[in-house]
Amino acid sequence: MTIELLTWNTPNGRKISVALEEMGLAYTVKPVNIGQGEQFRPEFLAISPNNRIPAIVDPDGPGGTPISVFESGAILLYLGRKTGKFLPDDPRAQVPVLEWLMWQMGGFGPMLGQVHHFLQLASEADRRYGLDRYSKETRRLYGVADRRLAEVAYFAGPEVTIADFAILGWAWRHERHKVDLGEFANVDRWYRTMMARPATARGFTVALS
Ligand SMILES: N[C@@H](CCC(=O)N[C@@H](CS)C(=O)NCC(=O)O)C(=O)O
Repeated sequence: MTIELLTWNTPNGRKISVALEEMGLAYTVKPVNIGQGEQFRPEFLAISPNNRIPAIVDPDGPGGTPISVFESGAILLYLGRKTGKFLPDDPRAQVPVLEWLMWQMGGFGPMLGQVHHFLQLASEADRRYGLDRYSKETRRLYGVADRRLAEVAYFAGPEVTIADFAILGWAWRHERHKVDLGEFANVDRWYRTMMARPATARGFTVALS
């Protein structure tokens, strides 16, 4: 049965379209225009109480009954468990997936998003402190990623996992947060490898808005 993806064309939204494409799951897109305030509509809040995209509704949830899931990290874990793809069962192999997924959810996203925010401010005085702080943190995080990818092909080891989909959603916006991937050679190699995957490419081109 077809999963409904409630989303918009943003880094967090793209994580899930990439995962759905990579997992070969059937889905339909229901755009939630966050610029027009549609994330505050009661019917969306019933599924996603934090008024943020993405969210999914799976009519074929556990026990064969429907389930909704919000928070992109929770959605990726749900889909990985549902399909048995991109999320190893073995506890030792699963630990790095969880580590790098949580690293993205707690840092490589929230911090980068602050750069996007402060860049929009018209007043130089208003944006200076925040832009400086979050740009430095963003570069630090890219450095962490680069050192990791000097050791392994993908964030959790030799195989692509849901952690890569999560991180890729934000790396996709590197130009917007003013990061030159040429300065992070290992991230650059990983980024190009991921983007060359046909299913990932579909996840970034499917219309979400
Ligand atoms: N931790 C959430 C963050 C989701 C999030 O920030 N979504 C943004 C778009 S990328 C949003 O819906 N913003 C609407 C708003 O701020 O009202 C997740 O990963 O799902």
